Amino acid sequence: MAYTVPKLEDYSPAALDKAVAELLAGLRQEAAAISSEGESKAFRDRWMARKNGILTQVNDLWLKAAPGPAKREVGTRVNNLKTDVEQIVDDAQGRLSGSASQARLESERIDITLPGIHRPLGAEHPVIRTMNEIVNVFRAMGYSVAEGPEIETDYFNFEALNFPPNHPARDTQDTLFVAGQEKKQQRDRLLLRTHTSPVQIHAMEQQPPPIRVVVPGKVHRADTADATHSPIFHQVEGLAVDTNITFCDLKGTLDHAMKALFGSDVNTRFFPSFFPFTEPSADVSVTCFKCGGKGCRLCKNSGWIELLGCGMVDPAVFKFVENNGYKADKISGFAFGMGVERIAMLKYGIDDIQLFFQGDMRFLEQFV
Ligand code: 2U9
Repeated sequence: MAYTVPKLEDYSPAALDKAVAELLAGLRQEAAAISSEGESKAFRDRWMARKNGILTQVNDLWLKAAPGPAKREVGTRVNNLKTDVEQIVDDAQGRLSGSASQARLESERIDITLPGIHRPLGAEHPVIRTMNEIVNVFRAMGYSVAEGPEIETDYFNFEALNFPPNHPARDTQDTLFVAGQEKKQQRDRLLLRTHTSPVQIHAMEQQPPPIRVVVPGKVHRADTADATHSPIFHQVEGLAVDTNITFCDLKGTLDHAMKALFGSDVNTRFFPSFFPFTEPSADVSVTCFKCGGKGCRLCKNSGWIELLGCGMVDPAVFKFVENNGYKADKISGFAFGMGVERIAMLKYGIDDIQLFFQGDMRFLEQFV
């Protein structure tokens, strides 16, 4: 039977003691039976709710109803009762949440002796690593770094670099064009950049001379993939424009860069070449870093390895940016460009460019 608060007829100390003892006995019985959060809340409300909780009923039925002379005695007991009830209700709730957290701990038990999940360390891709190494050599010489979009207009990829419309030099670039551009003027038609050179045009449009900038990035050409060709590859190009820049500055800069990249014992050789954006132009070779120049399979017994192209910026290129201070009679400059994959292949002794793009962990793990 659930406990109910009786009306008191007898206010003698003995009768009050009995009533209090019965109430506490009822309370303890109910407290012991609680087995869930819901029951625990209902139990607290039943005994302690301000509105019609058992303590409130005790107040009304015992204290308020007590005759004057008994009020003091009843008051003391009712006060003590409040403290006791609160204590017992709190204890009951504590016991319940204690066993709930015990159950949760039990369900979350883990075996810390099991082996952990193996997360192997990542590493820079050898192409990106090589690209950063090249860029850092030029940064150390005071060059800033610029990047630009891979989708370009005909104007920035060709025209402003002195490849006039229909010029045969365009054919050497195996360009991938964006479809559906026929309605536009040729100079506005979109294509995938075939070199990072458009970035140098953007840089000169933004910054008057002097300028020293290196440009790393991805380029696209309609090449069939084989051991030395890939339709996507990376370049690092550079440009220096100032008053009195000479071919001598170009040679000194690139000689230093090659020594920084391949070791201070390599020598460089400049060989006449042609590029539409430079005049004069040169191909640069370094002494074979495998055989030291004696001749081996890597350098095809020549003792030299061709690594990059360069030249003095053609005045026709400056014409396109002369409004920003690039007056060909006042300034001069040199430019250079290199293929990152080719340099990485030579540096690490890799004979197939496709290995860079296949994502084979057995290959990539060797660079961790
Ligand atoms: C501007 C003016 C001149 C960039 C240059 C080369 C020479 C060059 C090739 C190397 C191997 C491309 O990846 S590759 O096939 N590049 O030989 N690039 S001079 O000359 C510029 C660029 C921008 C405004």
